[in-house]
Amino acid sequence: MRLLFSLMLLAVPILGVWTFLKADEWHTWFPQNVSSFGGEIDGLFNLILYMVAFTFVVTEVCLAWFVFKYSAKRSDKGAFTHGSHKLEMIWTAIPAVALLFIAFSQMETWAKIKFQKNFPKDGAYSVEHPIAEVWASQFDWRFRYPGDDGVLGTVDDLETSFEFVVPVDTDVVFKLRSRDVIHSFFVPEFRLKQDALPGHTIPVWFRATKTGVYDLVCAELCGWGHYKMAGSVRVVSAEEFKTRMAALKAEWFSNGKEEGQ
Ligand SMILES: [Cu+2]
Repeated sequence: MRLLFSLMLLAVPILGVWTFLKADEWHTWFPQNVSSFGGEIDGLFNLILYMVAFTFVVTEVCLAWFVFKYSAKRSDKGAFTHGSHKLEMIWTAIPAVALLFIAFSQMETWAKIKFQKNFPKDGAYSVEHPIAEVWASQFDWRFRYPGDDGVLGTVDDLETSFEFVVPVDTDVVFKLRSRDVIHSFFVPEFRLKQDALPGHTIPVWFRATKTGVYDLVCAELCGWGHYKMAGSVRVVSAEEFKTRMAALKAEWFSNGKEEGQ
């Protein structure tokens, strides 16, 4: 019986590791990465995953072994302990070192993605000249493009909702704002998540490496209609971006009339 229980405990790490090994095949792993910095984020995720997996497997195997070993009937009296300072120091120090290691490992990537001084400056878009202002509100996404003058907040601004169109292979900088409560701009394929805070204008950047339509979801529970904040980011070629902006401009200033009317 004790062997059976130990084997059942041993099955936990085996099944656990197996589900991770099979994740790609079962499509339960991450979606494809289509951003320039996504690989680094995945690398950090994997680093933490391997550290946790190693600890998990070692502790589970120990647990199974101890259940087997110490559940045997014994006639001698159990030993009594008041604890061990040395042991406590060790099991405090090891996680502390592991956490510090993780903290230092992610610093460079974090700085590269989030620090404003490292934002793209040389391309078409920058913090001063963002591609758009992205507004989150209960319960929609709105994208305001600056129009021909390249300046936001002027009369030629263009606006769309739910679909954010951006050019491929371009450093895209946008400003994220909220009209009401906290929302979060999350595009899993870009490995990009940024909270939108009311009263704050937060610059965000990414570089999409593949054309396509990717889910944009709100990752902050923001009210009863949170589930409805499902938009998309459409990554298109530079030419198509121009065409779409021109079409949007025509539509925006058409006064509701069809062409030729
Ligand atoms: Cu939400």
